[in-house]
Amino acid sequence: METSVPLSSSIGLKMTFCNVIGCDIREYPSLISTNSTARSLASQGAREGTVVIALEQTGGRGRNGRNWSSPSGGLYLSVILRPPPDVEGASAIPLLAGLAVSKAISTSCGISTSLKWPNDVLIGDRKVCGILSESSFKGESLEFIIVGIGINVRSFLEPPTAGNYEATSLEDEGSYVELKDLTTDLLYILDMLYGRFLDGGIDTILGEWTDRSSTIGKEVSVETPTGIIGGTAVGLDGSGALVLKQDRRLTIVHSGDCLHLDLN
Ligand code: BT5
Repeated sequence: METSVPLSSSIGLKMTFCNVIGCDIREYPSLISTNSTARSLASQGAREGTVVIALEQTGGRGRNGRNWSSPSGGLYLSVILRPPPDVEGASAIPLLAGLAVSKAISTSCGISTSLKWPNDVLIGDRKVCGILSESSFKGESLEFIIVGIGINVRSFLEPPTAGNYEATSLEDEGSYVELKDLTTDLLYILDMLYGRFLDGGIDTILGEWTDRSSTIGKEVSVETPTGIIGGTAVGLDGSGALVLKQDRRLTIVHSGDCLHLDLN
């Protein structure tokens, strides 16, 4: 029987090539939350593309005040982005991050994943990755976005409390990928997709996102800040919002927790 590969206490990551993302990497053995550290670095002027990595988090955060279980053996990183004001679709950057994770897991581990709107990466119907995107504004204008990514790499000693979806890890799915290899692949792909987004807008991402999505085409129920909306997910609009069809009416949902009602 195969056993877990022990992780070194530092990844020692250095990108040999990058345009924006990964040119400055700050690695920490332990942080409360990589998003919180990235936010304070960004407020002090850290450059676009700076990446904050921790080998474990003691207060990893999910959306809406939820927690993200972050023992050592997972991949926890946050990227500082400062998209220019004239590029449309910055609100869809979490979708770009999900697409990058899906491609990186496929490249590094040969495992196929699906994307659940807005921010989850699933293997089958279990969650292997979550994404937390937080924006900071100066007046009306966007100052920076912190995109936080958590991927379950090694098996959990204590599985996290399941939300709507059970957790899984790459090891549970049969992959013993090295953290350093997965992180390198992820940062290369993120950098490439972000460059594509800066050049051609978010439309260059949304088609591929849709192709890998397990949400589109399904009956879903979305818990939004103003109530629960149900319908068939028929696609994304140009900002990455979910388009739902209810009878003959289309509704655009900008944010919320999405539940797939038919699991096929
Ligand atoms: C997310 O929230 O999925 C976003 C998670 C983002 C984590 C990264 S790690 C690096 C960066 N720094 C941070 O502090 N955060 C980001 P949400 O959709 O709200 O899902 C949270 C729910 O998933 C929890 O309420 C649990 O039910 C469940 N959960 C917690 N830890 C999990 C894990 N490791 N794997 C799968 N599910 C988990």
